[in-house]
Amino acid sequence: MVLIPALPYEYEIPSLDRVALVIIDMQRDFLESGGFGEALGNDISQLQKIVPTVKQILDTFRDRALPIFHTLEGHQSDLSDCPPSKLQRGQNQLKIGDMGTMGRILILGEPGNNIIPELQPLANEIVIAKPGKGAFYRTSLESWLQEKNITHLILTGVTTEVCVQTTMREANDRGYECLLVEDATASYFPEFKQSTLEMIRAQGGIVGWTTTSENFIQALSFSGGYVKNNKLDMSFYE
Ligand code: TIU
Repeated sequence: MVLIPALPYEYEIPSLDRVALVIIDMQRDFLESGGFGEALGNDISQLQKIVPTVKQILDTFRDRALPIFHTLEGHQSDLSDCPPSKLQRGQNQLKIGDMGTMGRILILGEPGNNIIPELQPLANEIVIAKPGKGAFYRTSLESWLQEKNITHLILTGVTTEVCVQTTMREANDRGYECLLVEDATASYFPEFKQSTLEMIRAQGGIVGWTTTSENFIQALSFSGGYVKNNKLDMSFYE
């Protein structure tokens, strides 16, 4: 069992074989100039700040050979999976499917739709393409989690109040115990991020828990030997 200091109270992972990392939409479309985020008029620098922290959490899961899911928001090139309401939304701005400086905006396979180079998935990590804001809507995520017997999800990524919160609420309704890593998630609007963290953990953890990357990484490193360079490192106990 691993106990992680968190809000509104300690988050308990019964056994590490029950936990998976979900990294939401750390894509060039949201973090780099010329993508969907900037096309919507947003300040992308807010999102770029969390990249090293997300990498640290990713490395923690990689070191322990725990399951890792990356999600990718994007649509088919013929836009058949994009409702007209989303295609038309907005005024005087680039829309889903329009040509941007990194290819067509929010279209799967376009350069801008890729995960940023710093967080590129490894071959054994699962990448879930999703047409919606939530990672459970019209995706294989739930069947993957069931197959791997996962009950506890550690969430990171962007943006806190849109795709991360939607996914966390979808997961919560399906019975998953969710922990959001505060400094590994970001919004274009810092005040929206703050409100989201507060609403998630309000009412006794109505949607789940939040913690810091330091709390999370420390709790895991104290929970037993960890796999380092593919060998079990027990030096902590020596
Ligand atoms: N616009 C915005 O804040 N977010 C999205 O459109 N997608 C995600 O959050 N990934």
